[in-house]
This record gives sequence, C-alpha cells and structure tokens, in this order.
Amino acid sequence: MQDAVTTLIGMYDATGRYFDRNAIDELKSYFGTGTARLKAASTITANAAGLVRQAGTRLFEVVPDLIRPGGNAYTTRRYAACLRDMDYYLRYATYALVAGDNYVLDERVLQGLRETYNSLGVPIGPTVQGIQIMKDAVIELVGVNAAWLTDPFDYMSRQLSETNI
Ligand SMILES: CCC1=C(C)/C(=C/C2=NC(=C\c3[nH]c(/C=C4\NC(=O)[C@H](C)[C@H]4CC)c(C)c3CCC(=O)O)/C(CCC(=O)O)=C2C)NC1=O
Repeated sequence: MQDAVTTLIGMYDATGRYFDRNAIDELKSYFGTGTARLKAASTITANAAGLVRQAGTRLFEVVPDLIRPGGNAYTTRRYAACLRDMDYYLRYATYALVAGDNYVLDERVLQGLRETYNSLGVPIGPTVQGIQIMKDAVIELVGVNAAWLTDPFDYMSRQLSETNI
C-alpha cells in the first residue's frame, strides 16, 4: 500500500536525492488539499448506499439491455453483483482519494479484473459508464470538481478500458 508521501520518498530514495522543488510542490499540494480530501471521503462514506443505488438506477436507464433477458445484470443475483461491484469502486475510490495515490486501486481492485470480467461476460464499456456516472454523482454531492476528487474514478475507468493489460 502506498500514498502520495511514501511514493515520493520511494522515488527520491531510489536515486539518493534530497527532495527538490518539484517534490516540495507535490507535498505542498498533497497537504494543502488534505482537509478537503478528508471531508469529501467522509461525505461520500455517509452517502455511499444512496450513491450506489442512484448510479445503478441511472446506468440501467442509460443501458437498459443490461437488465433485460440476456443482459449481464439480468436476474436478481447478477443485478446484486453489479451493484456490489459499484460499491467496491466507490469504497476504493475513497481510499485512493485520501491516500492521494492510485496504488491501492492497482493492488486491490484492478489486478486481474479484466480477465475476470471477460471470462464472465461482464461488459467493460457499461462498467466504465457506471463508474463515470458515480463520479458525476460524487462531484455533485461533494460540491467540488477537482482532480484530487475525480482522479481515482478516471484512473479505474482508464485502466479498465485499456485493451492491453
Ligand atoms: C474489491 C475488488 C473486487 C472487484 C472489483 C470484484 C469484481 C467482481 N465482479 C464479479 C462478478 C460480476 N460483476 C457484475 C457486474 C456488472 N454486470 C453488468 O452488466 C454491469 C455493467 C456491471 C455492474 C456495473 C456481474 C453481473 C457479476 C456476476 C457475473 C456472473 O456471475 O455471471 C466477480 C466474479 C465473482 C463474483 O461474482 O463475486 C468479481 C471478482 N471482486 C472484487 O473482490
């Protein structure tokens, strides 16, 4: 597990360097947004169930075939699995936004996920749409549209969409 600080220390230590101007700027930005990131994480946490439910409803409005016979989220079990996955994405996004680093997403969420999805026929495109819908709901709820808030959602979307991982 890594956060913005340990990642930076690791990078500079690997080459035996003191922090330079860039490193100090990065650290300043990390600590400068600290209170805002914690507040966002706690707001998201308090509203997680609603966010997931609302994003799921919206996704199934936009891509109704998912919950029709033959759709991957058709049947109660698969519908529930889909919402559970959305809940995973939201929870891990709050970890990543507090850490200021996406490492936790690679390590705990994304590793092997494409392969699992492909073998189960879970469609990647609509999953990414679901993550983006949740991101928009989070921006609205928190009342902030900043990279530190949206990065984890965009990172997961990007990594899932990559065809060659
Ligand atoms: C914490 C990290 C973590 C993740 C991310 C995770 C995902 C994950 N989602 C799964 C299934 C699934 N995921 C979905 C999701 C969807 N289907 C759709 O049509 C939608 C596009 C989408 C919801 C947005 C569905 C429907 C299943 C069940 C598929 C099946 O069993 O046929 C499975 C297979 C095993 C299971 O059903 O539990 C895994 C491992 N598990 C983890 O431990």
